[in-house]
Amino acid sequence: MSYFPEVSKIEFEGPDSRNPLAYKYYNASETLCGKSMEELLRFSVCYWHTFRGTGVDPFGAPTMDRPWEDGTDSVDMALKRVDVAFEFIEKLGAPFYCWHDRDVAPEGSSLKETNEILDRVAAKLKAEQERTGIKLLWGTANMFSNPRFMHGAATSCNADVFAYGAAQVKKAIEVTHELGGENYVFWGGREGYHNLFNTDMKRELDHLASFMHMAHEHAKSIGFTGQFLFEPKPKEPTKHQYDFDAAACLNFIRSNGLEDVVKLNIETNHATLAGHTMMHELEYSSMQGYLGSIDANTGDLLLGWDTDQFPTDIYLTTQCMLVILKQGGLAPGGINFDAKVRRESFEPIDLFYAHIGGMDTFARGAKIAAKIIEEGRLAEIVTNRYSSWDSGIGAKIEAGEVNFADLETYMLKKGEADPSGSGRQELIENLINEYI
Ligand code: XLS
Ligand code: NI
Ligand code: NI
Repeated sequence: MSYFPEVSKIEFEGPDSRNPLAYKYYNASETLCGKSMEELLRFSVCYWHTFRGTGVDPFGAPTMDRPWEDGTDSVDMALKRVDVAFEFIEKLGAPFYCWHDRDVAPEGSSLKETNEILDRVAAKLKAEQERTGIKLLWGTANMFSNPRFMHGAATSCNADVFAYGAAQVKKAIEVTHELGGENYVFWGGREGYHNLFNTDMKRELDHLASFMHMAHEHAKSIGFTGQFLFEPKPKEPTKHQYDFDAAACLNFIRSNGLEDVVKLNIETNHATLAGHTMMHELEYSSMQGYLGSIDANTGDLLLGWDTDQFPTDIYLTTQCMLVILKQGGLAPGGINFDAKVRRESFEPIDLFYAHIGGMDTFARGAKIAAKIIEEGRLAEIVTNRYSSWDSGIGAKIEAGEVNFADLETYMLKKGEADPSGSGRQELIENLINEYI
């Protein structure tokens, strides 16, 4: 039984190909910066948008044509969907996939039954992983869809809801471990507030910290050594999400003793919702050793919400890859397409076009960034720009050898500071364009 009979394995055909079902730039075995593209880019397909997305939006009903769906959220349907997913990922040739517990398996009538259903589906996921060699990049728990989480999960005002969330994350980590997951993600779905008048923010954040420590303890106790990742997002669904951006997450991590426990999973559309560029969020996390993985997508500048579109902008992926290459890749993280086809692109084949486009755009960005790094022209401009720190007073300041009084003496003698030279912003922008 094939669910995508009109598609065979997507192959690399090179930039001259006009076949929409072929890669023009993503060539899994081609070497870039000492790694094969497959090892460097570590592409992942997300289960939620790709296999559970319906095209529903706040104004309209589902639009997606998915002939294999029977309209139910039954266990049988969940098991059948595993076949669909693995046929798709295998034909695409992506090495990884990701899920929320509730994407892959429906809830039962009690937590016990829900866990049993998840185990049944997980057994099939494991068999398919073994059959195809496709690996789990990360697992996570959906603690935002069910109404019980209306006030949050780890930051809920209700202790029973906190306990339910803990039990759910315990199970999700165990299943991630069972499936060889390389990371475990915490996106704080409803961890935030709509109204500060009814919110004890201090108490909620303290609860979140204990939740994280308990999660870490449990992971250790079962031998799960995968990387924990926070996924920053500033708003949506709450007005203010606690994991606002990389800086807010790092402040939380450091003020709660989680430095060796959690890194960050940075998502493009979340960066822009926070008023940052993706490059800023990547650079900020990476310079401190906290860039763990990315959720690759893009927003629409004219729409103010998380549209999670597939990345097709070469300039954007070049910026991403400049940072990723500088830190030597993302492993054990990867590039996960947390992206959905738009609701007018409702045919199954659109899922292929979307992923092929995203993978090619990143592969192209990677090649461009590798060339920029290799030729070193940009790096030279930056090195020269900071050269006053390499010797003389600059080197002394960096070495901690001078104090304010020394600097006053130095400047009194010198009389004036010359801030030369030009920032060369236009020249640099032209230079980047030369490579694109
Ligand atoms: C939602 C988030 C979500 C996480 C996983 O905006 O991006 O999809 O990646 O819970
Ligand atoms: Ni995401
Ligand atoms: Ni998102």
